[in-house]
Order: sequence, then structure tokens, then C-alpha cells
Amino acid sequence: MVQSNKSDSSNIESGDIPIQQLSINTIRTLSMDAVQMANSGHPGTPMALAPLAYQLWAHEMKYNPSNPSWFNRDRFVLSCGHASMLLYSALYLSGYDISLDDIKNFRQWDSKTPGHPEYSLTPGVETTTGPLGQGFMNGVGMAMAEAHMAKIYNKNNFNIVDHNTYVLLSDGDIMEGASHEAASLAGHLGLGKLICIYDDNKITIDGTTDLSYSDDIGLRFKGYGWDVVNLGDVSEDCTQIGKSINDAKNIYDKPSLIVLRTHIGYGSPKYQDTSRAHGAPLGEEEIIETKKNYSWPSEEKFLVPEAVLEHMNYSEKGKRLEKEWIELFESYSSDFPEMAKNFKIAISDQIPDDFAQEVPKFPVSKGAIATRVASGMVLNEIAKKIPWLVGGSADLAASNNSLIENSGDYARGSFENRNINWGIREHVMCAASSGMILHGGVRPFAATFFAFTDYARPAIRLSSLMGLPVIYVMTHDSIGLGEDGPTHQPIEHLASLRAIPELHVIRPCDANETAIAWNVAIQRKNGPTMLVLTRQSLPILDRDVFSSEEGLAMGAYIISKEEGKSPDAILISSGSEVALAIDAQKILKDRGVNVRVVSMPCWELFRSQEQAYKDSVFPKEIKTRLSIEAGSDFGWHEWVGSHGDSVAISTFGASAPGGENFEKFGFNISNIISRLEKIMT
Ligand SMILES: Cc1ncc(C[n+]2csc(CCOP(=O)(O)OP(=O)(O)O)c2C)c(N)n1
Ligand SMILES: [Mg+2]
Repeated sequence: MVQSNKSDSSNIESGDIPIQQLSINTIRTLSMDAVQMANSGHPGTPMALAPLAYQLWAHEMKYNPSNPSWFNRDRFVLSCGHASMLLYSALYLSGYDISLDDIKNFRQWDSKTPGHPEYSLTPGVETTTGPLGQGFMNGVGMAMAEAHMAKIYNKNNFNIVDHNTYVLLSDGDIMEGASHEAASLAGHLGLGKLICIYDDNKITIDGTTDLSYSDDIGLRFKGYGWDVVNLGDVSEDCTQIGKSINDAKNIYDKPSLIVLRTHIGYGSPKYQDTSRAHGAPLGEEEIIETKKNYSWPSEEKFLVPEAVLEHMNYSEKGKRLEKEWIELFESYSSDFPEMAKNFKIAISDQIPDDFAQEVPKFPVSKGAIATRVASGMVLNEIAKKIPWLVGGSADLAASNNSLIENSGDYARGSFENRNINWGIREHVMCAASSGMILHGGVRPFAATFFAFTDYARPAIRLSSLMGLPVIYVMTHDSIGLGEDGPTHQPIEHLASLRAIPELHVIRPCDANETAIAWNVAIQRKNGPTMLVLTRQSLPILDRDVFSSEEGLAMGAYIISKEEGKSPDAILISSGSEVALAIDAQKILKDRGVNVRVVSMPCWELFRSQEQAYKDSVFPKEIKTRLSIEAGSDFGWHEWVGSHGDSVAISTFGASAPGGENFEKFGFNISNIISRLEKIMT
């Protein structure tokens, strides 16, 4: 660090400091000032990585700040989302729709510059990051989507899909188990367009990394099949950084990891290379001393030299890049009109108008069929209509019925295929599915056993937070799966997933509800849907006798009406227990108890209905309500009320045949009747 006594504006204006260094120091000081003003945030990493950010946004990346959604832009993911001021400073200086006031509003209510980057809030932010490791996995999905689209749509000299995904990784990102899934999959697939930079600063919150970590990162990633370059201690050397990025751009068959030794809190006399620089404002005095070290006017705050704004503004270049691409796309359209049309449909996820009519119906004559099996049949019909639907399972494709029959395996060299073999990697499966949607041009589904949503919950939560329409296909949904036993039998899962805001959890009761569930999931564009499906066969309900399965779209509907004007009680059920509730209704009728059966496959959809509809399903005066669902009763009070009760499971399941489990856990007519009688008296 070169010490300088000059610390007034004359120094900045004199032209003594090269524009590159001025730009880097602007990123640094903006980050320090914003964190200080917010009195919270993470200054140290933006200070250290300012040269890298400068090099990426000013020289290496292809983007158009005037149109952040230009399809062929490079994607940048700040996996270590806590360093958000690095991203905001870079986006502001390169000309995105972010003002200096937005920077000053860092971390404030309703600002464009939240504590951690949030997708759709800030132009140029490609994904929401903060939980370490997630951004890495999203980036893998983006690169997978790019490879898929490039393989399908690029023709002759028309590389209409041709861009890189850059991901910035911190020690935390690399330590998280998620990084193993991400790196292993990316290496296996040979995602050459994925370029990750590891911020090797040897500091985390609790101190130096040697407290908890001594991996040989180069060896680890080489083992995964990556190209690894250890740049060493050159974090101030933009030429070397630029060269390594260019080398990485020219590697097409392997993802790249650039390991860059950096110094957190760079330039801070007291805090450089200490964890103190990680997550707290430096303090006014330390900022003054640090600015002196940068030869920066030490008393000035949020100083942005005109020359830097001019130098870093990428608008003209960005517009030119996009224009060139539009011209390329126009020529492509005249040579390959059908492909161009399909490309546009795919990137806008344009579901055909008549799609709902194409969803299959299952006649009662088909006999009993598991909802997972029905799902597989529906999926294959849908896949014909929506060729940009891709997806797969975490090594349970046959059990999840998640194979698209007329397509092959998505793999190195055959990225055009639609069946993704995620391997036993539920977490990256879900997070990369989000990444694929964020990239655009594909609509992914992700499948595993319902109990193993636990392995992917952080990614499912983020897809909900971002409002991404991933479709989760979760089979083996209860004790009904049988002999595999309690490790595999979901109990609290329905409740815990229903607790995630914006996630639609749908548990259909038969094959026809399953078909409607798929339709509802496909049509939803502003958030994820989880289909919760049985392993075991379920009867197909005769819709000439019972209400139409279309009721699923309302979240809950009267599937089997009471006799006469008003019921004595309401049985509310979902999935495999609905048929049982209907059987109980018959027996109760013989005993002179007149009940209504409500199929309630999706709480979230039902909540969004008008009050009048909700009251028509659950009339306020009918307080005798019993829910029947093979899972925790947590949350059911919302529907059964204080007079109601729940036939549910409050322990773990058991290893036994599914039918026996149901019997033993009280999912039988006699228990339903006795529980109902208790609340009727
Ligand atoms: C999954 C997860 N666990 C914990 C945290 C809290 N946290 C934020 S940053 C961080 C580690 C900081 O070290 P590093 O990732 O190396 O970032 P640096 O301080 O070097 O910028 C932790 C534990 C988190 N954001 N996400
Ligand atoms: Mg670190």
C-alpha cells in the first residue's frame, strides 16, 4: 500500500492518478461510505475486490445497462451476497438505472439497494444471494440453460446464444456443502462457459480460515474436472486478472476457477486482513485514514469523479453490443424462421392458449393409479406442447416418474436433451433449476422423494422469495410409501413447506386432480409450485358422482356434497386421504350424520379466493370440522377452527406395508367416526 499525504480533491482532478485506479478507488470509497451511512453492511470485501469488479464491468463482461434483460448478456452472480456494495457500486458506475441517492439509501426501507442483492429489485442483479453457496448453484443452472439453448438454437455462424456466467465465490461459498454439489455437477457436465472467481482472502467472520478449513482448493476443483488457475497475490493487478479471465473464456470444455488471493479491507490501516473488516462499518476515523491511503480526499463522502462516471459508463458500448446481436438475430430469423419463432416462444415461456384442453383426463375404468404415475403421464403430454420444459430427478427418475420419454439425457456433448440427471444432489437440483429460470428460455421441473425436500429447502425458499415458477415434483408423500420406513416418510414436511411464503403446495387426491395440478403449475408464472404425490395407487374418483377436478384450481372445493341444505359436519382432506373421507361420509350417512367432504389440495390457492367462495366451502356456522391428512396437524387449525379436530400424525412413521401404516396411524373409518363423534358432542 503506497502511503500518500495528498488527500484533497486537487489530487483527484490533477490527472496524476490513472483513470483505472481512480475508478477502483471510487468503488472502494462508495462501498465504505454507504456502509458507514447505513451503519451496517460489509465494507471489507468490496474494498478488496474493487479491481476485479472494475475489470469485469469495464472490460470483460458483455451487457447493456439500458436493457438489463438483454438475452445474450453475460450473467454475473455475487454468490457472497454480503458484499452487495461491490455490485451496487459497479452497477451504478457502469450506467444501470441506479442513482447515487440509491447508493446513499443502502439497506433502507424500499430502496433499490437492499442488504443482500435481491432479484427483480435492482436492475442488473441476476439472482438473490446471501445464504452462502446458493449463488454458486444458481450460476451452474444459468450455465446449464445457456448450454442447452446454444446447442438447440445456434446454427452455422449464428451463435445467437453465446455468453458466459461469472460467479464470485468467497470462503463461505466454498466451505458450504452446496459448493460440492455445484462444482461436481458443473465439472461432470463440462460447463465451459462458467467462470468462477474465488476470493481467497483467508478471512471469515470468526477469524482466519485456518480455524476451520485447510482444503487444497486447487486440488479439489481439479478433482471435479475444472480448469484451475491460481493467480496468487495479484488482486491489484487488473492486467493479470483480465488475462486470466480471457484465458478462461477460451476454455470451452471445462468450467474455470480463478483463485485470487485478496486482502479484505484493503487499505484500512487497522482492519486490513482482519475479520473486523467483514461485516461492520469501518468507523469515521478509519475511513479518513483509509482514504488517505488511497490518495483520496479524506473528508469527502460519496465522491464520484466525473472522469470515472464517463470512463466506466457502459451504455454506449452496451447498446452497440445489443444492436449487433439484434442484427444477428434478424438474419438468423430470415434463414431459420421456425427456429427464431420457437426461440422467442421459449424465452417468453409462452404457454399455448389451448394448453388447458391438452391436459389428459383419466377415465374411472383405468382403475387405481398412483398420483406419481398419473403425473408422469401428464408430464409426457405436456412435454410435447412445451418443448422448453426440461427437468429431472436426483437419481430417482423411475420412482418419481419424471422421465420425458421422447428425449435423451442432458449431458456433455448433448445439451439439447431434456432429461437432467442431477445425481444424488437435491440441493443443486433445486437451486440450479432456479438458475435456469433466471437465465430464461427453459422451464424446469425438479423431482425427488418428498422427505428429501429437506436437502433442498434453502433453494426452494429462495425460488419462492424470487417468485420463480420452478415446478417441484415430490413423490412418496406419506407413511403410505410403506416399508422404507420413517426415514423416508414425510410427517412435518407439508406443514413446513406450506409455511414458506409464495410456495404453492398441491397434494392432489387422484389422477384427474394431478392433471389439473400440472396445468395450474405450468400456468403460474410468479412463483414455484410443489406437486406432492403418492407412491401407492389411489382410486380414480368418478366425477359423474363427485365434483369436477377443476375445483383444484380453487385450492379447495366440495368434492362430495352433503344431503339437503346444510351439513352436520365437514371432513377436510387432501391427497390419498380424500377417498377415505368419502368412504367415511357414506358410513356416517347410514348412521344419520350428514357430512360434507372438501378436497383441499392447496391451502395457498384457497387463501387467495374471494371470501364468498371460501364461506361457501366452509360455512361459518358449520363449526364441526375434521381434517384428515397423513402428516402433522400443524397449521390445520386455520381450517378446522377451535371446535374442530385433526386426524393427523404426531410421531414419526414406521417401516411396514403402507396399508397397514394407515390403519395403525388411525387413518381408518372407525377412528374418523369416533373422532368426529367426539367433537359433535
Ligand atoms: C448459509 C450461510 N451461513 C452463514 C451465513 C452468515 N455469514 C455471512 S458471511 C459469512 C462468512 C464470511 O466469510 P467469507 O465467506 O469468506 O466472506 P468474506 O468475509 O471473506 O467476504 C457468514 C458465516 C450466511 N450468509 N449464509
Ligand atoms: Mg473470506
